[in-house]
Amino acid sequence: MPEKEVKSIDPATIEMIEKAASDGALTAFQRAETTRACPIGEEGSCCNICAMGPCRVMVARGKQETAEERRRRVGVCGATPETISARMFVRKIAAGTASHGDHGRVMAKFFLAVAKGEAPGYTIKDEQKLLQLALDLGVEIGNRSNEEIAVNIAELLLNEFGKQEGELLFLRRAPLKRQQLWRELGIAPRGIDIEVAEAMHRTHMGTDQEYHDLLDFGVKVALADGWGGSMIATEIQDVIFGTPAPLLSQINLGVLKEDEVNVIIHGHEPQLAEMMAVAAKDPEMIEYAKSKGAKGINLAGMCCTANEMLMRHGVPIAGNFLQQELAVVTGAVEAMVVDVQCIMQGLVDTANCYHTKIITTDFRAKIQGATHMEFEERNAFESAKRILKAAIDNFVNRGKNVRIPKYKTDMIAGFSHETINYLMGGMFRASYRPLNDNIINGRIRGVAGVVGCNNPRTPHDAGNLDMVKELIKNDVLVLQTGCMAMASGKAGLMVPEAAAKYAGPGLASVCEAVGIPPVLHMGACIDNSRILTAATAMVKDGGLGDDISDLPVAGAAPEWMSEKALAIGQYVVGSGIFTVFGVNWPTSGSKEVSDYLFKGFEEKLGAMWAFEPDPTKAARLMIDHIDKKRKALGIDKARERVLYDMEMRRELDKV
Ligand code: SF4
Ligand code: MSK
Repeated sequence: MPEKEVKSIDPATIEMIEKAASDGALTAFQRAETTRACPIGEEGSCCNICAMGPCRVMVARGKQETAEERRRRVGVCGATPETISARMFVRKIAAGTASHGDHGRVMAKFFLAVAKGEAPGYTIKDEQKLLQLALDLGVEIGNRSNEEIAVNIAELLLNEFGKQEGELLFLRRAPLKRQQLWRELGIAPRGIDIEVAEAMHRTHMGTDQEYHDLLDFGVKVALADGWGGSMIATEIQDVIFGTPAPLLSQINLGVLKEDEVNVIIHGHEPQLAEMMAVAAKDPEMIEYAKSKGAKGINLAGMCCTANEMLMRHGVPIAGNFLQQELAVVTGAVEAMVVDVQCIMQGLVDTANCYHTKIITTDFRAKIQGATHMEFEERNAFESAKRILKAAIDNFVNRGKNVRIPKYKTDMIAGFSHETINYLMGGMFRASYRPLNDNIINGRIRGVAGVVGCNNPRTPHDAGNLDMVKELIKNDVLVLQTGCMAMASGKAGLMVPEAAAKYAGPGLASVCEAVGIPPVLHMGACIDNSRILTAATAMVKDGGLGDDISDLPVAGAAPEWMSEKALAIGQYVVGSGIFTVFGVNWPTSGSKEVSDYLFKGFEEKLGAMWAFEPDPTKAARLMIDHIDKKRKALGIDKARERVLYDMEMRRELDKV
């Protein structure tokens, strides 16, 4: 009998996949079996951008092509496989950049409204970060109020989206050498929207048809995400909602409660979720829940909204991307409240098998069959209460078919750049210097960012776990965001005790001294900008070269699925960090394009992409890269400094 395919390594997920099957509910796990991936699209060999096509330019596997066959393997317009592959790749990056950019734009507008007092209920929570932002952006502080300063900052940041000339303001935060390189290559983004628009134009039928040029431009677009849209969103969210600091919470479907109204907030933009957290504690709401027979209101998060709420409020996480439908399958969720990105349309069909209400709240994201209750920022508390009330009203409809998996794990989150700075250097000498010192002395071999999604084409959470365990075992400190951070949280890697259990001796000793886990949760997908900030701080604190590409660091997304992940990968590479993706590779149909991304980029950008679906092998690639960088820095033979006592000195004299 063939071995049963492993769908997940998470017991709560496996339990709910089985319940879904017996309840007749559909989930992504089941659909991934019935809807097979299109092999031509998967390898990037299908161009569908004009009505002369779609044109498929794949070559049969294992076939030796003649020169003439190769000449004829083009689209109707004559586009070569390289052009098609690069074009489709860049379009995905543009879509990812647009998504993070739109998130950043909404936050900038929201910031302006908060600063002007037009968004009641929200205030500026992190004054220090506001003032730091003012200094970074050259906004006058003087005797002005926080609100006056915030208006200027918000206007400046909002202007970044429509800016037509010059350079994005946050590029100047990068190491000087990196900035210089971007300028020399002509890939320093001017504004955010203009780069996305130009990417769509360049990839339109009959425009840019030189694959190197397309892929270089893809870096420019992606940089507008990392150092633009995403960084703007992170900075503003910290100012308004507070910069995350370490706190303890719990993760997995076991955080749902049998006797309370369970409300899951899912998506990416935290304004509504923040107000839901306030509304859920409102005595009037709690009383209302009790009047319906519930003991209280239990708020839990899903996907990146979950990360935002976890990092700032300790709201527990119900699960990561592939668990969204499974939360509904428990039969215990009164409402799933969603905004934008990563929300499966299948949720509505799954919810039809139970009593769960799927409530869309954002003007840009409606779903057929869901209930739309638009969130109004200017009337936020009332909006949140209205949505919460709809969830509470649904409690009486909960059926008998309820099963909440018992699994939940403790995790510590909240490792913002500022927190790491403080933990490493202390209040008065906040700095990355101790981290750099521990890298130089070899206790920490290097740093890896392991980020991204889940994908039912690969066993859920397994890629993350194998990779992260291999990395920390080899003394590599791991920084995480997004759904991969949740996979580690569920597996117990985000508590300090994990260092002694899983980390190599060097890393474990540092974790023990500082009191941190070997795997640090840095936030949501947009917070990959925090990783850029952390890498820049490492360069600036000295001893590890003068550019990000000199650092012994690497990045990975072992279970990626979204276009945003590709945009993140491209800006991380464009910023100088070697990055490995798993699952599948979107340009694998073109050797030339893949070679340029995997090798050519290293010459140009000092960093390159790699593709390796085996997570342990991928971790080895990252470790090899880290070792290569250590060698180049001359710290590959670094040893601990030994303090000699008199006895040892006498021994030396005898030699
Ligand atoms: Fe085919 Fe060219 Fe149209 Fe693409 S642009 S679909 S390759 S004809
Ligand atoms: S939510 S983009 S599935 S990480 Fe940011 Fe998770 Fe990937 Fe969405």
